[in-house]
Amino acid sequence: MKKKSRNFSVSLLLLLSSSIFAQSSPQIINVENRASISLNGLWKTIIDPFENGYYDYRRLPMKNGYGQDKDYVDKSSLQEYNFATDKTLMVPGDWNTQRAELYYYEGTVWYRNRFNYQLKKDKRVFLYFGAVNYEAIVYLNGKLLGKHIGGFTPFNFEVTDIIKEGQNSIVVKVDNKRALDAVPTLNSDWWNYGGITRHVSLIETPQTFVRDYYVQLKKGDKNTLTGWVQLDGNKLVKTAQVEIPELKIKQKLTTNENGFASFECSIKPSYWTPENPKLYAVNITLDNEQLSDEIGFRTIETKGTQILLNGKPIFCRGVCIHEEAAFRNGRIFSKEEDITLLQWAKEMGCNFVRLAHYPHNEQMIRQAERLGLLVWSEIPVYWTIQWSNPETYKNAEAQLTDNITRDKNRSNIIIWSIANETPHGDTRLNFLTRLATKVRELDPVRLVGAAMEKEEMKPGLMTVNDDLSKVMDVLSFNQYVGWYGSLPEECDRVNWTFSEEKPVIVSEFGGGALYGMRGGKTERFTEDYQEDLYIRSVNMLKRMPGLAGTTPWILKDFRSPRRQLRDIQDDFNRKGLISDQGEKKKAFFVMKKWYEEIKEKYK
Ligand code: GCB
Repeated sequence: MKKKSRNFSVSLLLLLSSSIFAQSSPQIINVENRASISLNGLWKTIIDPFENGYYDYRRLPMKNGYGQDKDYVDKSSLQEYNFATDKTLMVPGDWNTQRAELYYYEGTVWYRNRFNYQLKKDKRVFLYFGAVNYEAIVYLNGKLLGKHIGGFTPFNFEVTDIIKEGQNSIVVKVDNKRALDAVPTLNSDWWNYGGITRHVSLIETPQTFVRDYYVQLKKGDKNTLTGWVQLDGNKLVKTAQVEIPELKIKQKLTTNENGFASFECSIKPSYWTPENPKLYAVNITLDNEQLSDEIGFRTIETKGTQILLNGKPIFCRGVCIHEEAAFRNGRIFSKEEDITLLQWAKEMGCNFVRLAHYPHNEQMIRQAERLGLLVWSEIPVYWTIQWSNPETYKNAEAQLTDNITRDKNRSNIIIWSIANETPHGDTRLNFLTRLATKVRELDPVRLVGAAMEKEEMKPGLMTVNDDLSKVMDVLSFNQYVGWYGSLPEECDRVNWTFSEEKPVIVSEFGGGALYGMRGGKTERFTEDYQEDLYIRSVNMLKRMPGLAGTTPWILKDFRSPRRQLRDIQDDFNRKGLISDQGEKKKAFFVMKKWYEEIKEKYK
């Protein structure tokens, strides 16, 4: 008996080994404006630290795992799981903040949702996930759909032939175990929230449909619109139309045998700027489908040390943000929670946000676009990942590609960032140079950046001495003068010099303070220390050559298991300008005042 099951398991193992695991189908963009059915809500769950629902006692994948979602009805048979009698978790949502026993949990949780569906003639159906952290293995009606890796990007599987009339069952094995070869890797300064953290839906499309499109101004050309559409289906040669009614633009296209067509035409829009975040309705029509989006038009370039938006120099008055909700401290899952953070940034005088350290949810970018906030978008290539591991590279490139695919029509994104504080070395430089090339291939319009690190040339003189800076469009780096390794007064003595003639963005600076804690200016974690550090940092930044933007670390206190000082940190990185409960610290007003001055200067 055991022998038989073992042979079977071996062949199944081969079938399931990662190289031949079914991949998700190409990403469908602009999901919120398509016909879809939400699968959000309470899902049944099983906590499975030993992956009992997946592996047998020889640690080989099983045929009858939890993915089969069997009802426990035959009481004479042995079944050691039952979704029906187990607990629920809310989707979307992280599990850590929903149940006390999951607060620090890293491992597998099985999710199950049974739903009713009515088959529709001539429709294709896709199962879409906004994001699952970190690895998802997905089943529909007991059939394995495939696996997805990466906790912050969307994926979808076609289920047209598997979904049935009446009741259906989705099971997802979600695993957020950290791993050395993963992106991010074992070490990071944020909470490893597990779960189906973004929304889940069924997308219904015609047999042939517009899967993807691009509509943006041509690089450096304010009066030329370029774009393309990509169809998916069995009749790929079709007539499509791209229309911007307000600008009286109507482009009729004929797609080729690959379902692709591109266009270029002249345009005289009112340009998207932080002060006038104008968006236009863009309609893409195919015989029996109309898809709408809202798109803004702007150019973004650099010239020497300047960043030019629509040809005019701007200063990026920014702040860093983690995708963590105000007041309740979990992964954000609603538009309202996105808006709370973005409004705080606006209140501080920002026109720019650095969405650290991974792709945030799509609404975060869309809401920022409506509010007039420029965006630095990032992937979690953070600290020391496995630079020479080809699988790690593939993983990073896939996350980058999915992020750009999803957000390439958002006018407010001006920088794709490919890394944060990575150590110098040849393998790392090759890895990141390849990623930068990939960005430019996918999106020739926007700027490429990375949060690099500072170096001391000699006492009192700092610089960035990183070969990666030659590959980047902006000279962006993190610096904690006055916090790590010194007291705030060091800011008064430090000057900066750069060999590269590129716009400088200080992508992080700051220090920690517990809201309401007061004391001397050299007493760590008091608001007084943090305020003094910000005053001195701003003065130092004013002396920095080529400075074109700053994003202090960070808008709001956020959860991090690295921050263990009891009664002060309590699992929070306290570098927020605002506390986790929404209280503004004194340093917030230092930034607000400085940003008001800069705003006047750049009018
Ligand atoms: C950094 C990292 C950021 C950390 C921050 C800190 O340089 O980029 O992820 O949270 O410093 O607080 O130390």
